[in-house]
Amino acid sequence: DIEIPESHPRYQSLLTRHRIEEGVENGITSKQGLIAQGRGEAFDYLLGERTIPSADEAERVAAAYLLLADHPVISVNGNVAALCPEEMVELAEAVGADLEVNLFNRTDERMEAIVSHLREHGAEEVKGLTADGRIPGLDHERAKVDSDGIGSADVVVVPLEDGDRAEALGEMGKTELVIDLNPMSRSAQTATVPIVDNVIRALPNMTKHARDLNGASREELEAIIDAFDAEAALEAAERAIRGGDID
Ligand code: PTJ
Repeated sequence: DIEIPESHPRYQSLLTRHRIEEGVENGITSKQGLIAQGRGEAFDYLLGERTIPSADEAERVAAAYLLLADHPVISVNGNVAALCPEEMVELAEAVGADLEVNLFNRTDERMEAIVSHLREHGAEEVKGLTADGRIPGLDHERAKVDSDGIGSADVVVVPLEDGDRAEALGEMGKTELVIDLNPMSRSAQTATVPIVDNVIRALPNMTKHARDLNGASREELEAIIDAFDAEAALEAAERAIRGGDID
């Protein structure tokens, strides 16, 4: 293990890198996950490595969608599993969602490593291994889902998703809550709710909002959703990245 002094100006970022490296060593994260992480870091650096106000609002809206959902599912890939397993389990518990492992570079070994990893971090049931459903319009491996999981979900949380699958899930009529640091990515652009924030900050903040909104009525939750403008949220994030006013 490496020791990073907490006083280091890039403490959080170094810790995150270390988790992704460990993820690769433990067969959880793909090598491409390292590249994805680097890309995400660049956007996070430009955002000031913080949750901008428009992202905080999107996280609250996402919490409202999850609380109203009939069958919410949180999709887990190799990056998220390495970065924030507990945070995912906590969000799933707070909103009554299923966790489903769904990989871009799917192999049986990685599927199983991720399922065990989530169980070690408190998950009871983890979906994804049955793979008896398909997302139409995608090549075989990426299309595999559980029919009683993502296959029949009405609301899906998709962190760090690839654009094609995000689009295909949208075409299935699912509400997509996408966490992606790049507001110009196709996943963010096709999302019902684009959350332009680091997944390590976004998930706990969604859980906090879900707990705050727990007693809210259906009307109150719907009002939060109706007031949200996805286009405006993407524009606010792009302005923040370009160094415009953020607050
Ligand atoms: O584990 P697998 O096989 O499912 O593969 C997962 C990756 C992430 C490798 C795969 O989905 C992929 O290649 O993704 P992309 O196309 O590189 O897209 C990743 C997106 O997530 C990019 O837009 C990054 O900016 C963004 N991103 C990276 N790290 C984070 C992030 N967004 C939020 N939080 C992060 N920590």
